[in-house]
Amino acid sequence: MTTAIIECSAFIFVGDPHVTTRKPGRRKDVDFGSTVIGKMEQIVDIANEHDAQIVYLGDMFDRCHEEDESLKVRLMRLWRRAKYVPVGIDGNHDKGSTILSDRDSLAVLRESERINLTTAAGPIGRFRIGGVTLGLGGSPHGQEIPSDVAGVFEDVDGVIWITHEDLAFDGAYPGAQDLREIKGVQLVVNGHMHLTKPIRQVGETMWFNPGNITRMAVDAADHVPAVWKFDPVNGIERIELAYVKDIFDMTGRLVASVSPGEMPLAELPQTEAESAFVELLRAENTSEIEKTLDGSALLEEMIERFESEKTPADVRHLLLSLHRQAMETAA
Ligand SMILES: [Mn+2]
Repeated sequence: MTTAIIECSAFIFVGDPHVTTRKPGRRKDVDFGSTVIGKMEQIVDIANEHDAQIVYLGDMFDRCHEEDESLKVRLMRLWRRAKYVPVGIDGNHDKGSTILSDRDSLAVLRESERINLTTAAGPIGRFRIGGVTLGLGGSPHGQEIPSDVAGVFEDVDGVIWITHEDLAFDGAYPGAQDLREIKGVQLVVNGHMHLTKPIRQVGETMWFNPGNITRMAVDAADHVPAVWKFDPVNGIERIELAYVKDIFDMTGRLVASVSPGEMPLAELPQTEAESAFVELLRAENTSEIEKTLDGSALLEEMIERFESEKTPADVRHLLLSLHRQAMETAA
């Protein structure tokens, strides 16, 4: 690509903001939308302070259609203060189909030109940082991660690629892509997986999953919301955001993780049939299952009961799809 080179001092990578007014289950925020926007404001300040380019790793929004216009206005307003127009890719939560469309809220932000969004896999821009010229490219969620970037950038000393996928940082598991060498790419930075993963080096490619800035599920209770600065001289450095440590209401029973990439439902053990269905519906009506706006407490309870009652896989899938439908209707 031949577009102008942006001269700055660093990149600031930002994992999955999940902007929404709808508070994730068990969080205690009074105004969740303002919590997330507050983090976004901090990030602009941090980036400006370091003369850095902000790079969003996808899932700007929690839902592809965010009804609260004020959140969009506040994002556009705060990006006006950014020294460099932020760049990024879209994630699975940002779009109602495989490619970002005009029906999706993120398209509103893209058209504002306060953010430079890449919605098809390819180059994002060239940056002059620390005496070297770096190409930055990306693959939005669901699009191919290249195996070679020869010819994608002209006159660069190195290439960084951003992605938004389930990747096998913890070893292979169903649905996760293997980490592999990408010829010509020295660093991949991945969104989507909300917990920080150890860096992996595969051939010339270093894979990094920073984790997100907004703890969405109880398994992220100990995750430290942070952005990650990178420049070729100092490497990768964590910059912690100000946040409320004790944000989850841990009342009642807790079950295993629900962050993306942490517990694929397909891996739940399959056992013989049992009538968990009727019992679950009864429990929902009569028990102490906490009512959360996004149904996540019920989902936790469902998954726990699937385990303890050895619910067969087909029943689990039916119940999970009913739950999803109910939440979409309620949204
Ligand atoms: Mn996400």
